[in-house]
Amino acid sequence: MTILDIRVLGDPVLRDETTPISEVTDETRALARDMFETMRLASGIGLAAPQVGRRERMAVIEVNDKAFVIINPEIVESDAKTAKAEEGCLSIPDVYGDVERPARVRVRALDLDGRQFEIEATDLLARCLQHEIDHLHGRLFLDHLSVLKRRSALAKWGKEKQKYPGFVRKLEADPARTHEHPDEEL
Ligand code: K1U
Ligand code: ZN
Repeated sequence: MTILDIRVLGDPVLRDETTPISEVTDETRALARDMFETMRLASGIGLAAPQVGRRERMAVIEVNDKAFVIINPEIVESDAKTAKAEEGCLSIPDVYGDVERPARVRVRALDLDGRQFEIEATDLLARCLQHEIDHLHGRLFLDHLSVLKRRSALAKWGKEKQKYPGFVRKLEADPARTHEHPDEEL
């Protein structure tokens, strides 16, 4: 498995539309495994393909110990926007903002066997699904903020972004999980 670099705000890939996956293959499954590994190392609860520089329409999610992949997801039902909560983003580290979103959504997607499934979600899972589906259409949580709040979030990012030359966030591999190449064998 590979830890992938995370692209941060400023990399155009985060603003691009993704391409639907026409066939779920071993390559799709390998990408999903790498994305899970990367998401967990970054202590996230979701990660979308554009965040690792890919244009496939897929994301991984792990909320309340339930991990799953959404391929070509669509929101097929949602409530009115009634839930406000703070969000962050692995692609905009250390910047946060309150985002109002529907409290309940029903999402239709394909799984890693290419089978269609539907999930009805509330609370954090509903928020995470919407945040990840936004990424798949080039949208970021900042786009949901008021003009003033967005301006202040961008001012904070103006300072933070210096830490990410080339708009790349490199994660430190967790030594406890690096079994293939232990130090003493290098
Ligand atoms: O896509 C991403 O950038 C991952 C992001 C997704 C997210 C979902 C819902 C609310 C905010 C952000 C994160 O995983 S942010 C970090 C996180 O682990 C977290 C966020 C909210 C509550 C608990 C944890
Ligand atoms: Zn995000």
